[in-house]
Amino acid sequence: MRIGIYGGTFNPIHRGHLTAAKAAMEQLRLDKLLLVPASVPPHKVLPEGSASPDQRLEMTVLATAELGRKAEVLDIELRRTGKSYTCDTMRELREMYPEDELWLLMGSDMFLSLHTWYHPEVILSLAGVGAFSRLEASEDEIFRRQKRFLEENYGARVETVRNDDVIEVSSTEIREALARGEGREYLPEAVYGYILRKGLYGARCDLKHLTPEELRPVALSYLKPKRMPHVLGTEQEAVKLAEKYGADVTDARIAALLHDCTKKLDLEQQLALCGEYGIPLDDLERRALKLLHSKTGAAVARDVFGVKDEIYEAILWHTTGKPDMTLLEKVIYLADYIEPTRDFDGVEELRRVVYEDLDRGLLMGLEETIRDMEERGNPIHRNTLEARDYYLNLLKREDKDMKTPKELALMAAKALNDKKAKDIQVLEITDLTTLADFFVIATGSSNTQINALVDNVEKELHQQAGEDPLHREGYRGGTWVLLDYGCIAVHVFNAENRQFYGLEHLWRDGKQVDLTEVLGEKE
Ligand code: DGI
Ligand code: FE
Ligand code: FE
Repeated sequence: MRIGIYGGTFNPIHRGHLTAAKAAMEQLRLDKLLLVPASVPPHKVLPEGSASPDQRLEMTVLATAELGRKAEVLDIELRRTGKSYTCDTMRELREMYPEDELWLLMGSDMFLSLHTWYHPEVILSLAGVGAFSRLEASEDEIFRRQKRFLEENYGARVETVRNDDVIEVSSTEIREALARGEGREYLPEAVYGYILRKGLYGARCDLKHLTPEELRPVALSYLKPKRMPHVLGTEQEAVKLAEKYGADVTDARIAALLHDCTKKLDLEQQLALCGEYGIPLDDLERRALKLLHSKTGAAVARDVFGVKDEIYEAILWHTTGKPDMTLLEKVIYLADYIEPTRDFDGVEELRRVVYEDLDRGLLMGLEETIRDMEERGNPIHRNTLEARDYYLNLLKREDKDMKTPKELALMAAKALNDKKAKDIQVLEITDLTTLADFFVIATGSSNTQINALVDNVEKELHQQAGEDPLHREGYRGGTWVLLDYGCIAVHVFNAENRQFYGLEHLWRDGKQVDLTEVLGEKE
């Protein structure tokens, strides 16, 4: 492996560092880049409001979000007590990576004075040097001379890293800009957000009244770098869903940006936060780390960012869901589920359904979670199950409402046919009367069969459509039974009465519905 080592005070790490790091990764074809925040010597006076070593470390970690998975942060220099020498760092790295090719990266000033460092021969025997160059002619000459000098005297390997996109700004200038309320453009988003949130370098902001644009960097600063694309994706998806279904877009953005803000905390830290905020927990929650971050996340969103109740609730329910969710709660639950970086099996189908029917998408998501939990042998939270049951019932009811009178009439005809009724007819009478839209007429051979026929219609319409007759009337001791469903009326006669009442004749202006599809061809 080719490993680059990039040290610096990183107070704070900024875009200039990142462009240099990217240039080195590319030109030296590095497989890994180690960012090593340096300890600041005790004699160096730091400006007011400067970052602590831990804060510089954390900012450096946040910055790796923009460098990809190859970048890592090492705290070996910060952990070391006493004076920190590069040669010690290189020895330590050589022990960590005995088989790999090490490349120490440095700016031109450092490179030109390298021979004056403590034990340059140790450094140069352990690693090659990647020296950043701005390609200025005058500098080039000095560069070449130093390169030759190091090669001849130390057997050094030196590579020049052309840094064409160099950003001419120093950490000092950035700190000054921050104190004036500027400087965002020089910093990785999450680093800028971290500085604001901690009030470093004299930067200030009112966390309780941020627009989504202002909130974004601050929200990112709560996350592990690998989670940042997910949260940005959730924001994007939440906006799309809010627009499609008419939720408040700003609320959706804010809820999405903050929904996983406590996700990186471990169980102990989650439980401590729950204690702090007085969040009651059930047995399962006390054990299941993943069920806690939505509770603590909602609490932090309200406490630190002053979000309104609707947003608080949307974050609170984003992991399990619950019965009867608000529009914003559904938008966040589903945006989290289907945002562009998600790629589980079936995500495409879920996306399609979500944009077709929000509740159906919600049910699908809940069922997917339950299936997934069962596969992994994880206990399923009560809220997840209750939510699933609620939406399953809701949609069943909706499905029933969606049955048209014609579908009900055909369903009745089929139920009659299944029990061997004779001469089944369906008449459309929508335009003729307000009594009903359809008459379903059939003949039974005996009172017993007539009763069995209507019983079956009742049973099937109840089961398949959840429809029950408004009333049932039996005339003349069961020789004519009427089931009245409002929009359809089912009449079952014996042969004699059928002819006597001649409904078909009475309603001869009605339209005969073709039944071949439901009943099949007559034998
Ligand atoms: O935070 P994210 O990963 O973006 O997404 P999320 O908040 O929906 O969390 C998903 C995780 O939560 C996933 O690993 C499954 C877990 N989870 C969701 N519902 C339940 C659950 N875990 C248990 N034990 N029981 C649940 O009902
Ligand atoms: Fe989450
Ligand atoms: Fe999430």
